Amino acid sequence: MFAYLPFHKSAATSVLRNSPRQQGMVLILVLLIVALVVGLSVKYASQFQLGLARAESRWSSTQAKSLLIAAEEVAILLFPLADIDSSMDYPDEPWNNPVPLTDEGVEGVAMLLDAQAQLNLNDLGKKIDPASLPGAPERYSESQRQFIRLLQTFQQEIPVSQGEAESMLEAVVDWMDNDDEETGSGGAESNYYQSMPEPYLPANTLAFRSLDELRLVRGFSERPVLVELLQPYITVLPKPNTGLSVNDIPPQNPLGLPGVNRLRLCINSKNQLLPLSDQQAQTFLLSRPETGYANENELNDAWRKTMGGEELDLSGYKVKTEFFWLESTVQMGEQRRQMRSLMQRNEKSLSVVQRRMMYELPRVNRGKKDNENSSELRL
Ligand SMILES: [Ca+2]
Ligand SMILES: [Ca+2]
Repeated sequence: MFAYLPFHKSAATSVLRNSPRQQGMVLILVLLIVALVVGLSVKYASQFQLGLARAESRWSSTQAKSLLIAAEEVAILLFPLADIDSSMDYPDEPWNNPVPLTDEGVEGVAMLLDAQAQLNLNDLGKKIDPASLPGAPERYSESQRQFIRLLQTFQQEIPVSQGEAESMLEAVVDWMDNDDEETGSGGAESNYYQSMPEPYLPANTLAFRSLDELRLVRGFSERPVLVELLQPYITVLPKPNTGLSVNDIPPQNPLGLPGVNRLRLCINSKNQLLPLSDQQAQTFLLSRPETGYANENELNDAWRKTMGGEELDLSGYKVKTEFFWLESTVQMGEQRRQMRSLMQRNEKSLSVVQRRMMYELPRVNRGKKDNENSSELRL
């Protein structure tokens, strides 16, 4: 480009001696060339900057990911020390504390959370006896009863009756089972889903793979707001019958909602399909030992004393958890990376069974800070 400039310059010099009209045209030509050169240099400079930014971003992204994966290693190394009592878990054990992460300008934090302090959708798949009638508590497993109770705890937001909740549970069972026979009057199989305006098939895989699947199930597809409300209280773990980790369910609701944690309202006698009232749940909470129940029998003893001799079905409750979420966040300048790893306990150690980079971690803060800041409950 620059090699042509002398030609234009000499041509311009010769025509400058000519008419003012020619001089004007030469001036426009020179201005056009200058504009073109400036434009190109800006383009090359911006391409160079973009290349640099991309390289820097790739580097920081790699560094951030390395730090997030290192957080898993730290959790695996520290867990045996932080698990004060390996026969039970409770929120005051040191594993339930945030751990800072630092590496050459990258800052972050990682925290283990009890994954069974939420209701596992894969606990809900027990087949329902076709001869049994709705309304009978013995028709369901304890986990299914907990879910039926949970669905009724949103009366202020989306009222769901006990009968509707049982129907919704039937649809969940059909979504999971691998036959094509509908359960009860609320069940739904391929006939139902194929008649939808945009037809699809039930999963029939015996296991939910994500919480989002619930949005497709009969009873839930019509209530998207309810599915949103359920999110902080439910989870999907890779095996059934994990049970609710009673000690680690915080007293307060996630996200600052008023009242007792809705999951605590789902702990009820085995002959009950209704949730507890806030008052009943508070009374039971006051009876718990400071470090939580040491075993399931101690939990049942406390229940009997508080609830006039009624029994819990212990198949749906645990005092020692098998699964933890490790939620890690790292920040480098404006950039943030987040990862959620599912860790499984084997004897005294942890191993990683799932790992996912997240745009945003679930909006559930079950940390101590939430508990300390709440002024709603007198516990
Ligand atoms: Ca423990
Ligand atoms: Ca079925």
